[in-house]
Amino acid sequence: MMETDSILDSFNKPKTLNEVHSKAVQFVTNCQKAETKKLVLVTSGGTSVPLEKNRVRHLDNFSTGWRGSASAEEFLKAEYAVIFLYRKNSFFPFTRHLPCENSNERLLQCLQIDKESGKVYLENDDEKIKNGIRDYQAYTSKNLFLPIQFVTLDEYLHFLHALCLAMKPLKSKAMVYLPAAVSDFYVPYKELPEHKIQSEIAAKGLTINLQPVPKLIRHLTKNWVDCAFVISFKLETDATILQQKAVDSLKKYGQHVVVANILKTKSQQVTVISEQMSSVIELSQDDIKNRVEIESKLVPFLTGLHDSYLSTIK
Ligand code: 9Z3
Repeated sequence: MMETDSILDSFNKPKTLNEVHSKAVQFVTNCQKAETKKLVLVTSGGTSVPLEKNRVRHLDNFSTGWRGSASAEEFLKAEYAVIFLYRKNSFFPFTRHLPCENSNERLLQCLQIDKESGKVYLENDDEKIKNGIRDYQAYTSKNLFLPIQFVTLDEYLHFLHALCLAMKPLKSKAMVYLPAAVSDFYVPYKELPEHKIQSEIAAKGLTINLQPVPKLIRHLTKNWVDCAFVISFKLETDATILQQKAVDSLKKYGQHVVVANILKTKSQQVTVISEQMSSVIELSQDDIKNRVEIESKLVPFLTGLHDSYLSTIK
């Protein structure tokens, strides 16, 4: 049984919490045995905040999971082992170029039936798809990739805590990379109605009393996985407040780096901010033409910062 943190008491404990924790402990132990040099926990996708215990209605945070899944692939290329905590049905590493990730209709257009054998095959010769399948098989067989799914905010927070605890023995070799879009508001589990809210009861309109989600990043950096290199993300839609919000977050919560981005330009430009520097990473017109992904520039930059951090600790 894993230890719990009272800060999570108002969030419903998922039934599979101990199972997720044990899987992660096993994964970390195997990485240590195999002398894997570094390990990163990547979070990805948006959280869902239920409005009823039997969830019919919920509040969702925007995130497709592209940043997280593209980054996970880049970390694997950089020889990190990866724990991937992701929202069910969001983009997934290795399959994000498959037609089924975007639409069932596109998938049907790509599937063919072989006349002789009757077997179904994907008529698509895209190198990215082939490489994705090859990479998935290679990384999972080498025990370098562990995916864990969440849907609700409660699951996300409890799993994040459990995974951080499992990574603690790796000390500064561990990185926590947090692009998942996490709700700032929720209804504590005890206050949720059991069943679907009835329209007759809320005939004059529905007022929902949302509570602020406690800022858990401070607990993460100070207690859950205290020596790890921690990178959080700041998302805004108003460019005039982004830099200040990111700097404030860095001062308040003790993470090493904040990656700041604006919703409309998130795939072309991000700013990496630490106590020592602020650096813009962006795609050129040529990069865009050549379909270069910003994560292929961002992740190497961050692994470089992690290396510098490691060299100051040794
Ligand atoms: C981000 O800013 C991510 O870059 C995106 C990625 C969600 C924009 P996609 O998944 O998008 O590629 O579609 N994440 C924001 C993380 C977050 O919620 N941060 C909190 C905040 O901004 C603070 S820790 O207030």
